[in-house]
Amino acid sequence: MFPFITEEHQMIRQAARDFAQNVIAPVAEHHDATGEFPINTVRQMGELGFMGIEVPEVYGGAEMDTIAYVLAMDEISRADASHGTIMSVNNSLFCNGIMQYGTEKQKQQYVTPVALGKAIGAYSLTEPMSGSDAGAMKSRAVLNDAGTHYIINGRKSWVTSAPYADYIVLFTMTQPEKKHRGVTAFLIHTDQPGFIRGKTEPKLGIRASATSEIIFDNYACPMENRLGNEGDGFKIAMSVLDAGRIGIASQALGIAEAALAASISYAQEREAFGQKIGQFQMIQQKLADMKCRVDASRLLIYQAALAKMAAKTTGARYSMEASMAKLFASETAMWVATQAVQIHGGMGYSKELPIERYFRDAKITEIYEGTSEIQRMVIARSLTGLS
Ligand code: COS
Repeated sequence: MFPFITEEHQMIRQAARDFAQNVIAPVAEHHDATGEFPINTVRQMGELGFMGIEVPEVYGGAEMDTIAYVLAMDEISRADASHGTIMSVNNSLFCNGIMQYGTEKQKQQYVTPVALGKAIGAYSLTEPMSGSDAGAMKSRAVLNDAGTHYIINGRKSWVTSAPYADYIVLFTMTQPEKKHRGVTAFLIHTDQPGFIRGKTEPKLGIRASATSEIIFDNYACPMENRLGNEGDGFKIAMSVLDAGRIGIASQALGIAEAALAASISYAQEREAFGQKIGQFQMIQQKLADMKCRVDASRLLIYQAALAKMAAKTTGARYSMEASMAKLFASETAMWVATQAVQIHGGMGYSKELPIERYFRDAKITEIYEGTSEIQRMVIARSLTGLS
């Protein structure tokens, strides 16, 4: 149907679907209920190439493109959004950032184990007092007198995968007086002195994706672990988030697709007033609108993925396309999941079915990697050129 979806893309989609439905779906409820990090399935996803889809083979990846990535993300998230979160951070925020801005040594040392699923990567931008206003961070990195290490102090929050991460791409201030132009990126080893894991967040949804605070207490980061130049951190963070937002849009699409599929089945089976509920026009309207929004989300995701692929040669930014996909797909996921609960009635509210999980998981897609309000800001700024 879409000329840009090749046989190779269909193969990775099928492989992701098989793995998601046969291996992830059966354990999704357990991980949601317990909040247990799904380390076994995450490692298997790495072995199958899902943790570094766009990473070249030489660095342990599957060496495919962004269309392959969004297809696989969608399939994995349809079975379980928590796995989708872990996959998205490893691919878009960790590997992608280092592939774009890292040295050859950094790519070999950090991308390879994460792309292979042997190590977990994380991305840390947010702080207790700076979320949407990412440039307002308070954590600091100061170069030591010998010029060999940056000494990092401060507290970061809402770091996805932090409780299990081996390495973290950290954004912190090196020159606070320069505001966003004083932010620098570093590659952090979580087993080094001065790195402390803070409290794990008890979350409404994506409960198997572990999220925590991290604290730096005189952490000594060697100069060679700086990612990019001093002061480039904000632009690195933002451009990496553009890629991340395409991943989250695909995750949202997977959740919405799962909620829609369950709703169709229920409408075909459940009877009320002597007929299938799918024969009532009020249910038909819901299903029709759900389908339109799901398919429209998918098209915006394809548009963003193609824009990202084109950017490889043109160098153009694809921020607007990524934000449009993230905004529309996440609001669709929340809306579709809400309709799914309504269609299922009491059963939609019960933990016996995964519908309430879709509802809880959908909400975060409107918040993380930039709230819907931030996405609208990015889109409007791109349209007008005004900040
Ligand atoms: N790619 C590359 N550069 C970018 C960029 C992008 N996507 N977005 C902004 N920049 C650059 C700008 O070009 C500007 O460069 P100069 O310093 O040369 O002028 C610089 O970054 C600052 O941009 P801007 O003035 O737009 O920054 P603001 O402080 O106004 O912030 C928003 C812009 C709000 C869009 C940004 O802070 C944002 O996305 N916030 C949300 C953060 C987020 O998603 N947090 C969740 C973290 S993951 S859970």
